[in-house]
Amino acid sequence: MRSIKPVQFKRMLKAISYLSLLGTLLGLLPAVALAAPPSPLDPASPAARSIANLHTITLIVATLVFLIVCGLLIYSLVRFRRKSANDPEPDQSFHGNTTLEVIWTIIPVGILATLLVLTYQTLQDISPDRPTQMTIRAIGKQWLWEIQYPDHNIKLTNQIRVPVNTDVKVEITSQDVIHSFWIPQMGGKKDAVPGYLSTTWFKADRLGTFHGQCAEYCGLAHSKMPIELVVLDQASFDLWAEATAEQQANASAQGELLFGTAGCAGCHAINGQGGQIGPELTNVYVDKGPDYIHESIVNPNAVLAAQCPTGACPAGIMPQNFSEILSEDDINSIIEYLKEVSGATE
Ligand code: HEC
Ligand SMILES: [Cu+2]
Repeated sequence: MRSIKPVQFKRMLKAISYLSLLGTLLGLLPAVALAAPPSPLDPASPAARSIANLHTITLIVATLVFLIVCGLLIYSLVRFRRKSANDPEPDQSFHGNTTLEVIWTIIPVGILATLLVLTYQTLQDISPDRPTQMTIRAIGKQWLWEIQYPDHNIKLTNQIRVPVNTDVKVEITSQDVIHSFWIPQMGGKKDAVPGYLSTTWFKADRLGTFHGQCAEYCGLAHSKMPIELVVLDQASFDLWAEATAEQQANASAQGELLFGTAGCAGCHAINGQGGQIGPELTNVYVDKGPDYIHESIVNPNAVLAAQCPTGACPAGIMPQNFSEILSEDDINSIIEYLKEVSGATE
């Protein structure tokens, strides 16, 4: 073996310390990024708390191992270095040391076994197989989350409202591609897979607003799939749920009526039934969203649809004066109706 000169050794030591500094900084980076809300390290539900605890314990253990191993490495490099070229080659004739080998086998096995048990416990904690007090359904669509309340007859878009301290079961699925439901402060991610119902649960333990996001890249407008979770006290939730259910039932019925009386049905089909002059509108809510529909009604030539039943869409056929005939409430109820029919196709 070529002997290492002290200068080279110093350079090596310098390189090692810079590298470990860089490593530490890189390791800290996610922690800094996560410090801003919504952080999984600021849990507000038992499952999220269990995940955060497992993360913290693992991080502490991993940091201790890292420090001990690096400490031993650096100590050995310094303590047993060849101090001058005249030093004899170090004795390389040692063989196994049973005590040492047993120790460095038992310790890692013990650490891994402990982490295994803790991980298993966390898996139990986040498992949805448990009694729940309320069920909601989250359906991923390109590009929105439709939130349904089967027990309350409410539908929301990109928004969830729940009472505090209530076990909520979330049934998750998708209408098109794979999405992922994630509210970091409530629990882990759960994929929304077409044709498959996955479940998760949460129990928000404080009032407030929490943010989530589709966590699976699902196409161009992936970023337009945020989730806003508002946690209310039980009384406020009940009031809101009753009012919203009533309002949605009314609005949608009112919208259906207007769709006929204002003449929309003469030109547009819903579920294959109706006029064939303008494009079928069954899925327009899901495909293009409420703002687009609004604009199509008040200012039809500003946003021309591409494909009509008889070919390319002609401009100027759809009446230009709906903004004078229909009130803002009328238009919103039509949008509500189109929202409902789009949901009915899934
Ligand atoms: C005389 C026929 C006619 C009537 C009545 C009519 N539309 Fe249209 N509509 C069209 C045509 C043609 C288009 C395609 C050209 C365009 O985008 O303006 C269209 C486009 C649309 C679009 C955009 C569709 C897409 O896929 O991009 C929406 C939404 C829409 N109409 C809603 C309505 C509503 C709501 C009413 C009733 C308040 C209504 N229309 C009444 C003919 C009509
Ligand atoms: Cu998505």
